[in-house]
Amino acid sequence: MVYRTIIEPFRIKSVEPIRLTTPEEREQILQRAHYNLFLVPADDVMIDLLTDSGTSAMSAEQWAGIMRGDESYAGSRSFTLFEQTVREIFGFKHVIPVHQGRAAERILFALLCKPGCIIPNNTHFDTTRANIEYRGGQAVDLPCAESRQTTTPHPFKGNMDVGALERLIEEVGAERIPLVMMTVTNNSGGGQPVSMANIRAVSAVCRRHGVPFYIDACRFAENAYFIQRREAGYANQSVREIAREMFSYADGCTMSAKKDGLANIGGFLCTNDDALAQMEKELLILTEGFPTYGGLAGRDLEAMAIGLQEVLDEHYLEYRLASVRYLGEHIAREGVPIVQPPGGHAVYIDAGLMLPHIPPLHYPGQSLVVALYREGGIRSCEIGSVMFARHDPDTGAELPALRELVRLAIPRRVYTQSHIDYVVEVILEVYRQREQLRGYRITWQTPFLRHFSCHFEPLS
Ligand code: PM9
Repeated sequence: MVYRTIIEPFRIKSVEPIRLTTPEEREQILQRAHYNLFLVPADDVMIDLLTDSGTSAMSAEQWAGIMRGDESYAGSRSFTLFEQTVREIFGFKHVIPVHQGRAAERILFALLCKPGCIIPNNTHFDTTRANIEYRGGQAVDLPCAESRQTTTPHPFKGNMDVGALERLIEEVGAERIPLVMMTVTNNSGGGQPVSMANIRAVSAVCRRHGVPFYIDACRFAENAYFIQRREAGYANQSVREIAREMFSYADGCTMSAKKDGLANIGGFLCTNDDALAQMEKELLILTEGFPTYGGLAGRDLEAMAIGLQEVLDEHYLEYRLASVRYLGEHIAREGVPIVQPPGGHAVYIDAGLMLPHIPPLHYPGQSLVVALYREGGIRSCEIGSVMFARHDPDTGAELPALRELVRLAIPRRVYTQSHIDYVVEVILEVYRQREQLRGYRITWQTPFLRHFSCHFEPLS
């Protein structure tokens, strides 16, 4: 007998209480936080879907590893375990530990990104884009055409538009492109996977033009599992083998182990280039730490090494993708417009489609984020014009993002099915009230990554 229910493949040994709040309390909390959910204390959140980053529940084995961590300044045993694990899974020659993904980006771009350079990606995440722009480079998104149709399913909507990449290289010249990146899964594009065929094709273009090819590997295991399930020729390969093949086409990677490392902190930067690795280690020592700990404790390296093995467990991945799909399917069947199909780590609601009466620069995504919190204490994340609006270089006018999405990111191994059922109920209630939702205005902001700290005011 094959059962339909895909169970959580773990038992819960340690629990954290959730403080239940009333809508009236939440209204006051929202006002104190200037309607920015990043400014709401976590104790005031009932279900926290702000991010899947650093929010995983660690396993008993990871906690045991925390106790085993070797805190030696140089040559720590925990680093050796970590380095061997990353080499075995990812296949790169040099493994440089950093405290999180954006530290890897900062080191990589400090060395490769010069003013005027162009760095293409299927879709840059906010920290990647900001680190490139901070160095005077231009971050260019080249998502495939299928990704523009939010509600139309496609198995690999995270793909890069290979033709557009070739045209860009021809137009600006390979010498202006220090590297091409590929984000797996494509977070800003809806958590959608990239196919092996697309990785191979982008790699071939890069090799032909002598441009290094890097993978932003944050959610590599979820991407590899999608390849196994959806791409012809991979059904009988293990996720580990698929991951190894994905990285075999690249010259290096950046990784935030706060996602598919199942760790609460940590990351790494990899390369096959000896000279570059030497320069990266010099920068690492300057700001992160000695190359055998890179801004982390030995115990964090242990937790990452164990997490990177656990994330490749295919029972875990089956449960993980099923729980995200469960949320997506239950709201979509009632009419809520979501990026179809649901992604690997999150469900993305298209707030632009759901709230057509709120113009993009009145931030429909922010309006939905606030409404979900007010209604049910659920914290989600706007991935639209608050996060990605651009400014017209001539007039300074704000230009809206391509899409107004709200991400419900599911922390790994944290919430049960009844939590998700509650989330479904709250979303459907807000959906019923959608015509009453109003837009927002930004009253204070910073020049980079404004969404983390800006203040809002509701429009009447
Ligand atoms: N991603 C996320 O929630 C955390 C920061 S924004 C709340 O999705 C990619 C594809 C990411 C990412 C972080 C980073 C940076 C790089 N690439 O947060 O610095 O999704 O470890 O990683 C977040 P760090």
